[in-house]
Amino acid sequence: MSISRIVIHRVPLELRAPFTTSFGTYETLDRPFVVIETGDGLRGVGEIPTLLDPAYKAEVDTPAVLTSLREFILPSVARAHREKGQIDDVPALRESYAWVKGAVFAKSGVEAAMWDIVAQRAGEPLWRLWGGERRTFPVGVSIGGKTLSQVLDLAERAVGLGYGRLKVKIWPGFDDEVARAVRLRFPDILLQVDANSAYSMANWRRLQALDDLDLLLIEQPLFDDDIVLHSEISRELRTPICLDESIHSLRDAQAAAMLWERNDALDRLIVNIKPPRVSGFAEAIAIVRFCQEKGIRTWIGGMLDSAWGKAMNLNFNGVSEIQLPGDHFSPGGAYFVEDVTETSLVAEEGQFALGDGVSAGVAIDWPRFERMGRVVYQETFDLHNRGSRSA
Ligand code: OSB
Ligand code: MG
Repeated sequence: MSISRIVIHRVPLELRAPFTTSFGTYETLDRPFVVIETGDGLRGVGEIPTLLDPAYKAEVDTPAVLTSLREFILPSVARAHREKGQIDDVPALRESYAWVKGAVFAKSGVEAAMWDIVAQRAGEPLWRLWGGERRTFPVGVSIGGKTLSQVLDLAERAVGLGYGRLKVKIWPGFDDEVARAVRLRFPDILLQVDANSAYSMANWRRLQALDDLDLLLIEQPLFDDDIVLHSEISRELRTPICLDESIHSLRDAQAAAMLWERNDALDRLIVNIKPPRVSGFAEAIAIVRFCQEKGIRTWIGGMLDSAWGKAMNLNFNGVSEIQLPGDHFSPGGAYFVEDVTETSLVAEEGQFALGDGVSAGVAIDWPRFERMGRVVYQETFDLHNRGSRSA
């Protein structure tokens, strides 16, 4: 398969409600979308769910991602394409930029666009390409409220819409009271909390107060780049620890497994799989398989993705190795004032059902997509397979 062009669109997205985490509040987002165009007229799309800044973790901000794509990743794809005459599958694509250290978010967008093309060519839904066997599964919501009353309000709305699993954002001083209030209001709900690395070795013991709330997990309480100290404190927490920020690869998941195994605590290790945070779906598949073999539970996290990114993640959630409900929906209805797909995603009674639609199962609304965003870069691949760069 020949690639004729790779285009980066930059699309502003406006949240319907502000989303607050321990590291800040977001009202708008500014998203790169990678579009791969092929010689035979297909277009594959990959969203890169960046945030405006690197407060969640390194290299997930829009400027860093655009730099990695423009300077290193897309030129590498063009070079490999020129040398081989084509890049026709995900392994060849990944190999072309494997030399680039880090840049997991940037890489994931190119890979997602390629998966879209592979699925269109096969005429299959992504979940089938990925070996998915579960057509219907429960989904959850992530609540990013700034005050206790906002959190309770959003929880009320989410439960009213039928969701059976809630995740609440916490930080020091906004933890025990909030989690306890939600647990009291919804005694039977699946409840988990996410600290986004807001605690240190000096104050993590505050979290022991949450051990009697029957929480499913506490997500990334310590530093964004840490696995070791998390394994250390897991010995003194009854609630499982879930790693998010610090898992970028199968190797990271294996390292975590080794550490928890030494504590005889594998049943208290959970891994949040965000496909973009592990450089794409190929690595995500390897991680969920490994975790399944080890008895480590996994679930699919989100980054306030557009309906396109969410649809891809939902397809991935069809893989049977994934046990727990993911962050796929907003507690109050749609995430964004305007989104990029023709139809919106719906979960009836907190369950999502995968259909037989090709690729992600939803279609990009191209006129709207092009109106909402703008092209910021393109890498052209000429017919003689000589790559060239242009702004
Ligand atoms: O840590 O899971 C996180 C959003 C932005 C950055 C980090 C996180 C989140 C979420 C949102 O919790 C999950 C979603 O997309 O619904
Ligand atoms: Mg998280």
